[in-house]
Amino acid sequence: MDNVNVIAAPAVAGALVLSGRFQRPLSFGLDQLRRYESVVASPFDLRCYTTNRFIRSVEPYRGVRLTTLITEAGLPDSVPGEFKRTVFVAVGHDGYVVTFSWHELFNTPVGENVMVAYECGGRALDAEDGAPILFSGSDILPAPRHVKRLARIEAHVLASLT
Ligand SMILES: Nc1nc2c(c(=O)[nH]1)N[C@H]1C(S)=C(S)[C@@H](COP(=O)(O)O)O[C@H]1N2
Ligand SMILES: [Mo]
Repeated sequence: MDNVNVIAAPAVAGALVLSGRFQRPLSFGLDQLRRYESVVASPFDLRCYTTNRFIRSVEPYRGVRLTTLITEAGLPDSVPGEFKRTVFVAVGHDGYVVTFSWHELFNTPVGENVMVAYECGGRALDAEDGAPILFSGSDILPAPRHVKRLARIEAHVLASLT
């Protein structure tokens, strides 16, 4: 797609950066995210994994699939098949971190419901509302992988420790 920024300098504030072992590190502002094909989530109850605490009910999100953004940046390809050893680390503006594997995103139904959301219940979200929000709609308890103010997706290619 046009109008994505190949990163040459620190990204602008509020942008989502795809960095690490991508073919083309990219950064996306909220308006750029809105230009991609969108998906709509089902409404859900936000509930904490650690405490099982009910936080609030959330209206349907609209956003772009995480796999769409990853594909735009290009999966690691310096060694044949290494993309299958890639782990994606999502980082919030506050340093909060969650993980996804390549298999989970591209080779299970979970990935079809992982989105970067910029709209909720038909209303646009801005940075004060927590946008962009990473949301994994197939998770049993959604709060941990509901990352407010998503700042970065890092691609790490794992190797065996032995
Ligand atoms: N950026 C960011 N997002 C986050 C977290 C965080 O610490 N930072 N905590 C997660 C967890 S564990 C929970 S329970 C919920 C809490 O949601 P609330 O802050 O709306 O109550 O946010 C999730 N998303
Ligand atoms: Mo939590």
